[in-house]
Parts: sequence; C-alpha cells; structure tokens
Amino acid sequence: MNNFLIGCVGKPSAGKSSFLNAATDANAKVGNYPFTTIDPNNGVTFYQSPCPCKKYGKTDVCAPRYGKCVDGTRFIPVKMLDVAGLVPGASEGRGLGNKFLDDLRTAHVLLHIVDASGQTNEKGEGYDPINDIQWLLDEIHSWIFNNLWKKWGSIVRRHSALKAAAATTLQLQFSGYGSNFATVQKALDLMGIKEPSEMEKWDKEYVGKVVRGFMDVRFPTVIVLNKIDQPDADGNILRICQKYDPNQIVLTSALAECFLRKMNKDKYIRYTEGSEFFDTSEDQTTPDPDHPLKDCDEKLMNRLEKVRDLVLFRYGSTGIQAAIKKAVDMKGLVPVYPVRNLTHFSSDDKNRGSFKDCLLVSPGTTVREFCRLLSPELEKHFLYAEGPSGQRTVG
Ligand SMILES: Nc1nc2c(ncn2[C@@H]2O[C@H](COP(=O)(O)OP(=O)(O)O)[C@@H](O)[C@H]2O)c(=O)[nH]1
Ligand SMILES: [Mg+2]
Repeated sequence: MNNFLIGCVGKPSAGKSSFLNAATDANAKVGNYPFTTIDPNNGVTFYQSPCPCKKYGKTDVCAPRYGKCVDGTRFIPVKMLDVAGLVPGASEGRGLGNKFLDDLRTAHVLLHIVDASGQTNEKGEGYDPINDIQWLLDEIHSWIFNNLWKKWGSIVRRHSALKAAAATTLQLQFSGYGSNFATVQKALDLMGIKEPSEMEKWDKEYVGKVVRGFMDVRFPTVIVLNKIDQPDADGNILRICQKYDPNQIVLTSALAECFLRKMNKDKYIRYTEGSEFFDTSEDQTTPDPDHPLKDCDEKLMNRLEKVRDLVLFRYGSTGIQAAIKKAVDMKGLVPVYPVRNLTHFSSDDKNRGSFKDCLLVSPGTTVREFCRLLSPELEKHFLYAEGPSGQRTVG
C-alpha cells in the first residue's frame, strides 16, 4: 500500500487536529487499512484522481481494495499525521520538541496549517500570521543546522581524509531526517554545488544555506491558510499571497468541512468532499428516495447559509481536498494500477472486480522497482510488464 505520508504541522490552535478530522474519513473502518494504528493523531485521507475504469468501460465492476471509486473518480488512500507539539523554541527542546521531530522525519510532505485569522497566539492575543511561515522554516532550520554545525569540524576532517563526495558526506548527516542519497544530491544540484565541492571552505553562513536547500527538497510544504470563514482572514490572506508563491498556498476552513461532513452523515444535507455545493431538503426539487433528507430548523439553516456564503461561495470549496491534492502533486506522485489481466483489469485469476489496487509512486520509478513495492517475491520473478495497449517494459 501507499507509504506516502502527509504531516500536518503548525502552531498550537492553528487547526491541525480539525484539519485531520476534516480530511480523514472517520467513518472508514480504520483497521481495514494495513497501515493505520488507531490513534487520534493518525488518519487516512483520500487523493482524488480520475479512475481508469471510466476510460476502459469498467465502472460497474470497479472494485478498489482500499479507498473507493465514485462515478469514475478514484479516492486513493493516503496516510496523514497530526505532527503536534511544535511550539516556538521546539528546536531547542521546548514543548514536545523531540516527539515533534520524530514525527516530522516520517512525513514526505508537510501541510503547514496557519491560522489566517490571526485570532490567538500562545499568549492568547491576536497576532500577525504572516510571520508563521518563516517561523516554521526557522524552527526546522535550527534543528538541522545546530546538529550539523556543532560537528562540522570533524565532519569536514573525515570528508577530506576520505576524499568523499559532498552528497555522501551530507547524507551521512541527514539520513536521520528521513532523507536518502538522491534527496541530498538533488538539493546540491539545485544549489549548483559541483564536485570537487571544497567543503573545507564552507563557512557558517554557507552551511546554513545548504541546510535550507536540503529542507526545500526534503520537506516540500503546502501553506494551508485555515479559518478563512473568519472575518479577519481576508486581509491576512492577501498579504501572505503577495509575499509567498501563491502556487504553494491553499485556503481552507477545517471547521466548515467538519460541519458539512457531519450534516451529511446526519442526513440534513447531501455533500461530497471537495464540492462547491450542498443540498438541503429544501433545495431538492425532486427528493431522492435513496437518500431522504431531514428538514433543517432555522438555527441549522442559518449556520448552513453562513458556510455557503462565507466559504463555499467565496472560495469555491472548503479547500481540504485541494490541500491534499496539492500535497500529492507537489511530490509529483502518479497513480499506478497494477493488474494481472488486461482484458478484465482484474487482480486474481477468477477476474473478480477491476482495478483493485492503486499505488502512488514517484515519476521515474522503474517497473522493477514498482514490483518490489508490490512484493519482493514478485520482483524475484520479474520478466517484464505490459501496458494497456500491449507495450512491454522490461526494467
Ligand atoms: N473559525 C474556525 N475555527 C477553526 C477552524 N479550524 C479550527 N478551528 C478552531 O481552532 C481551535 C483550535 O483547533 P485545533 O484543531 O485544536 O488546533 P491544533 O492545536 O492546531 O490541533 C478550535 O477551537 C477549532 O474549533 C476553522 O477553519 N475556522
Ligand atoms: Mg491538536
């Protein structure tokens, strides 16, 4: 199954837990997923992608083993983690510093949840959320940089003695942050650092820059501006979008999504995750006998209208699905559907159900590597793979 893990980080009260609730399917039988432990900080969310069942006319027999397929849209399960405990000074061991850092190193992409309304800070006062983005970068940077810099002398001596490549030397130091050689090499390439790297000449400032370059590759981050339903959010959003790359930013209301999901579950409305609309019983011109809706009282109607006006109408959705999509897209992951039979697109020899499995993989993953992800046994006997139009791939 997908090992990809999205980590929610941010200041206390920014809305991390709410986001996790809003994004994860509380109704799903969590134990059904091979990778979940049932604890409040973990969840399974879904990346939505067009399912190949539509293209190949198999919608009626599409049978995902995990996740679901709704009218040709595949909901691919992705793990999510609430990386709680980051407080200012965490890198110096304050708050839940170490637990936070342990969690952080398991995540592949970060969602930085920011309270865009700037309602409260640690001291319970209003504050400017624009500083939060730099603050998170600084916290992670201090953590990695301080560990590296205190050993820098001996790192460089060893490096020179072994005449090692910079990527080899740095990967030894960075492996604890869940990095691999390719990650470090990519960071060095992006910074234009070539061999011989002359690491001996790097000063404190330059090492700091290298750490920053490494962070960009190792911890791609989506900036999630949360609490857009709050009146003070507008101005802050505008300023943050001017300062940072808008492509990195998603606007959300975790609270609105939690509310809409609950109303949908309790059958007051019909609402699909990610949608711009929902229907109440009043909106349904012809009631759907399969999904009868209860009538909303005035108080409920007012709350729903508010969500419609302040969130859905203004921003097009609650943004939760958009944030998940951005996180997966930021890593460039692509869904791959392994099947045993190219007529039925089934996974067993009795042709029961199509497109059972789906894995998100990095571009450039070879078919052989993909086999290893499916099972080491399969890789041992690997000869070639065949695509839907009969093309064969051997490596
Ligand atoms: N108005 C509004 N409040 C929110 C939103 N998301 C979270 N909150 C509230 O912010 C507070 C802190 O949320 P929580 O998820 O516990 O934050 P965490 O400390 O980052 O996990 C709670 O009172 C939430 O109800 C949102 O989108 N809009
Ligand atoms: Mg929390």
